[in-house]
Amino acid sequence: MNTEDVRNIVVLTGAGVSAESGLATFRGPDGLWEGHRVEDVCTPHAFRRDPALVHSFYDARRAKLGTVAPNTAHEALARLDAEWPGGLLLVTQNVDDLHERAGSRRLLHMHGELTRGWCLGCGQRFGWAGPMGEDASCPSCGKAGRVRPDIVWFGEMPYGMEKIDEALQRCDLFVSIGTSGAVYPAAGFVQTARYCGASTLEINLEPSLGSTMFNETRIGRAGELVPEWVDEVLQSAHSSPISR
Ligand code: BV8
Repeated sequence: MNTEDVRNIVVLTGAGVSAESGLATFRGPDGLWEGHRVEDVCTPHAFRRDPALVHSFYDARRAKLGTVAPNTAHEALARLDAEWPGGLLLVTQNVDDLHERAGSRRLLHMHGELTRGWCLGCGQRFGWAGPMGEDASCPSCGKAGRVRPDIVWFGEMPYGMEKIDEALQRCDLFVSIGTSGAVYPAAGFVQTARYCGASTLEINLEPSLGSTMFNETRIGRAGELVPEWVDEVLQSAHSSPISR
């Protein structure tokens, strides 16, 4: 793929970019997600039906964050963030904090973050470390039992959609990394990018559901292929310093 005249890049990541850090992906071979069916832990209905189960699911994943570290894919994307002279938006479907811990700044968590809470009493959102549980008190209004994980569940509107759409319309290169292409609207971003004239690249362990939409697909581990790709695209920026 010729990246000589690329100015604006959008990168989309999914669970596959964090797999080599030891975090489970969603659609693993057993079809369970940390031992749960997605519909039992990842919808507002599931939360109303069994808040204790949903809290325990997210409390366990939040606790695991302290035991894992960014891998070479996260570090390469942070290097791109620091050195790419043009426009860049890293949109992640992941709710872990590995991209920011690696140093990425131009970052948007479209499905929310494990390290944040949301009070259904006063509407405030805030940082959250440690277990939440059903009786957590809101740091803003003090109400107990109204705090939920600040996570976008199925049927809920993802965050930042306007900003994402603007970036997709402006980008010359769209790169999807470590996602199965099973969840919308993220799975539809490649179509928007193509329609707006961008080149499209997929980096994944196996062809995703949307593979045929990409100009190029590179099959392999993100930890190996992402640093290679970042080297390539930064090399092109240095060898053809068009004003980006
Ligand atoms: C919404 C919460 C609209 C966070 C998640 C058409 C258009 C719009 C919506 C829909 C539509 N059709 C259906 C819908 C509804 C629904 C949907 O998409 N359903 C699917 C099942 C068909 N979408 C929604 O509900 C979304 N909301 O559209 O709102 C709206 C409009 C008006 C009013 C109200 C609402 C909300 C979707 C978000 C749901 N939340 N999670 C959390 O708990 O973590 S989804 C969940 O799946 C995660 O966020 C995850 O990120 C996401 C996608 O999964 P992946 O990241 O791709 O992970 P997966 O395991 O599937 O794949 C990993 C890949 O990595 C694999 O391909 C594997 O091969 C690869 N891999 C593994 N290891 C490596 C690797 N690759 C490289 N290297 C490795 N080492």
